[in-house]
Amino acid sequence: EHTIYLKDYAPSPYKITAVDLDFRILADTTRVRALLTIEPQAETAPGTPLVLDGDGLKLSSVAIDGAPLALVAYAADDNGLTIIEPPLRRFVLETEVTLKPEGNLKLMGLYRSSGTWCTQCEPEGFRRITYYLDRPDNLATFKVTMTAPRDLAPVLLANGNLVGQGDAGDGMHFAVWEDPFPKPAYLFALVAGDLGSITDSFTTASGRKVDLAIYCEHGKEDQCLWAMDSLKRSMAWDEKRFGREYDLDIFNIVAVSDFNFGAMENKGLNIFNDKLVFAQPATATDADYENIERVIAHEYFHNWTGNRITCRDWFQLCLKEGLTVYRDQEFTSDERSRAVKRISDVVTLRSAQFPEDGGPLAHPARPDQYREINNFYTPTVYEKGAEIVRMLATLLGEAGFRKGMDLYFERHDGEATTIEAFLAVFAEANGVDLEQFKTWYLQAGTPRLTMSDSYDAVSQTYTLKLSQETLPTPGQLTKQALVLPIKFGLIGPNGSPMGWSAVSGGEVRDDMIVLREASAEITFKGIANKPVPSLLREFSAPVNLDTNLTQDDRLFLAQHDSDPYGRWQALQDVATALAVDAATGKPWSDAAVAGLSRAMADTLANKDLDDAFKALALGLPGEAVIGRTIGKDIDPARIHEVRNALTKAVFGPLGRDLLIAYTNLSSTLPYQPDAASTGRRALRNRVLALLVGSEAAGASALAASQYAEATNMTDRYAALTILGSAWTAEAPTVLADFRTRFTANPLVFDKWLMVSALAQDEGVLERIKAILAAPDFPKSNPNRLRSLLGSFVMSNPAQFTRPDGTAFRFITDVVADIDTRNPQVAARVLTGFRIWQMLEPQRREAARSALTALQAGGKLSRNTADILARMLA
Ligand code: DPP
Ligand code: ZN
Repeated sequence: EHTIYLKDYAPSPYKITAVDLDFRILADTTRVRALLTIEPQAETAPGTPLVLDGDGLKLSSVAIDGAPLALVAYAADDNGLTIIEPPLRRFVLETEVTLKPEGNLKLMGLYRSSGTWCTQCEPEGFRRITYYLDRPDNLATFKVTMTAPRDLAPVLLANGNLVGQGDAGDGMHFAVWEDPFPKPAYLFALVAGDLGSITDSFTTASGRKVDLAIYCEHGKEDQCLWAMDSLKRSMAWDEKRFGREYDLDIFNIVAVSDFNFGAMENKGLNIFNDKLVFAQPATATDADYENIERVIAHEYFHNWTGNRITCRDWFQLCLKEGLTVYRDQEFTSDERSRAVKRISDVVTLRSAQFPEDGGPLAHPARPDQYREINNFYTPTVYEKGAEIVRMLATLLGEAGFRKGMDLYFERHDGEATTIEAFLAVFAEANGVDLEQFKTWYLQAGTPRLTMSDSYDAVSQTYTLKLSQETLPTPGQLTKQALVLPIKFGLIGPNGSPMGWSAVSGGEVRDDMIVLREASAEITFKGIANKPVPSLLREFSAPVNLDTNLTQDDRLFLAQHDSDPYGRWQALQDVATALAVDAATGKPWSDAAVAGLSRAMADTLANKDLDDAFKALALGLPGEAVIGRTIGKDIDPARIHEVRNALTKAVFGPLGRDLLIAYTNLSSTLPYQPDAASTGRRALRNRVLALLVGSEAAGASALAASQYAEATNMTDRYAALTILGSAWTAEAPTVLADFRTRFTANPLVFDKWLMVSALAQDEGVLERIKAILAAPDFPKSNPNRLRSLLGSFVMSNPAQFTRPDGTAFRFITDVVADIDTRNPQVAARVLTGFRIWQMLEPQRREAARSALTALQAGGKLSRNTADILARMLA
């Protein structure tokens, strides 16, 4: 397969400066006429061919400046159109192609979702609409004329401003849209359909009124109100926090039901997976509300970080994604609880990105090669990308970071740029050198940070020995030392912070150690008693931390750390150590179990902690975290048993406290999605899960009655998940009820699919097979497939990795089938195998044999073949 390398980047010899598109949309075909204004670059030699990208287009005519081209003057095939000897001056290329959106199941380019015509062009979908320089460094202005049957498509939308509309005869009508901001083709969008909408407006800081609208299937308008509210808050926040105003007079969002991604930031016309728009208390959970708020914000923030300033090439994807995730994380932190958001993001990073970074699919946040760019919309590019920006902000401080961002917007507005340019503005604005910092973008793998400490009472000195190491990853055998910002504090025996009179041996700024070397020994003077160190406060660097702290030290931190993340992490560390011992055949220490149990009871009773924090603190580390801590030869079924046993041992003794808390946390108030009410429900549902998990008497009946009596989806779905994943006696009835109660709602059907896939009993695989084999299962819809299969491979490790390999083979068979329709979804499901080399030998062999058989079967898409090849390399 053809590999594309960053080092081969070269500007195109031609540029397209203006695009005039004419879409004639009919029920079964769409005709696209494109007028592209093209210029050679100053240095382009005469006779240099113009090579335009195309993917599966049916060409009917091609002309230059109005004159049809002779057959010998161009060559068209399935991958594009070459004009052999274009004029060496500005000219207009005119092409006409015919598309069949109905049969476009890849959902890239122009396709139909429940009757609505819509587009997805990032990263390389525009070439499925017309021949083009489909690369992000070609910026052009777009004018779009759309003509469509009025009955099928009363709504006609594209990027920018509506500049004309009217009747076109024969039941057809038209609309003309113009986007004044030059943009790359991946931000192009068009929607035509019979849609309802809600409208609102936002007045920017400088007093411009922006018309806002969210379009959706008729009858679902009232489910868009939360998304609209989130949009307005996002617009206000970006002005306040980053000084960024919206720039067009219109901002439209459209919700569609078939969508490969979560959402897409097309200029002025965001297109969303409907699950990230629709919310009402009866059908959406608190997590859904928060996700909608986050993704609405994310796509909106792209208007500056992504659209106004875009990427030079796709290797720079994290330039817009890492930065925009950082921005949406900050938004959520400001709107809700910063500490809770940080902990949740750490959980996500560890469960999604760390396994990628430690397995066969590891790649740098800025990769230097790819075969299929769609496979790089990964947790590494997004979540690790955001961590890198966060470290930059930590190192530079809030004001220094803002200075850099201001300079970035000032200097690069209207450009397609690089990570180097991004780092350069921060270096310049702050007078610092970021050369070593850049390694974070270039180097794959999660560093291991090791700390051991010692105290000398005679000289009253305290020493921290720190060292970092990053293991080899595919294609990167040697690793450099990284810049690690390590926020920290020393805590004295009475639980209060300790200062020092002098420090030597490393770079220490107030509450932060900056480790730049492979190792350092930092000595603090004037320390009257042995402190307990709290390291990596706020998880200030995305590393695995190993320390010589005892379980007692960790329990001490869980009680006294002033950093909420630190307290949460300390509890996680105690529990992880216990689980790892038990899973690797060492009996756990009863004293430590009792200590953890008491710490959990204290946390639950603590009046100074908020509910959302408690809900997180009372959660034991996930099976994947325990597995990764063990690191090799893991047996996920054993880990599953151990984690259940630990839940019983720790929370069994707290049954009474939990039951009282459960009752006290009940509320009869109507549902509100705000942070406080969300926290309350989260804690109550955590408590319920612990009661069921520790097999407290009557607990599953309590969950069943919560299910039956719930007045909102959060409580109903929590009870369903608790019963369904434990597969208690009540589970089949409750799942059947859920299925019939919400038959008409596909997004709730997804929840049923997820719970069905998470069941921990042996029967789960057969049930999944039956669900998928049902004749009416929507096998082309990404949300349905991901809910059932994505949840199974990512979140049910014990059953997915059955030692007999039946689940592995089931998944590879299904991937081969999905791949014939939607390669992106197929490749994504296949990434569930990324942990296979960490498994114990029997499971590992079973996984290898399933993967090898899939490869031997041949005929895979480039997406799936690429994942498979890397997985087996
Ligand atoms: N660019 C999109 C996003 O992350 C992904 N298609 O927002
Ligand atoms: Zn994004």
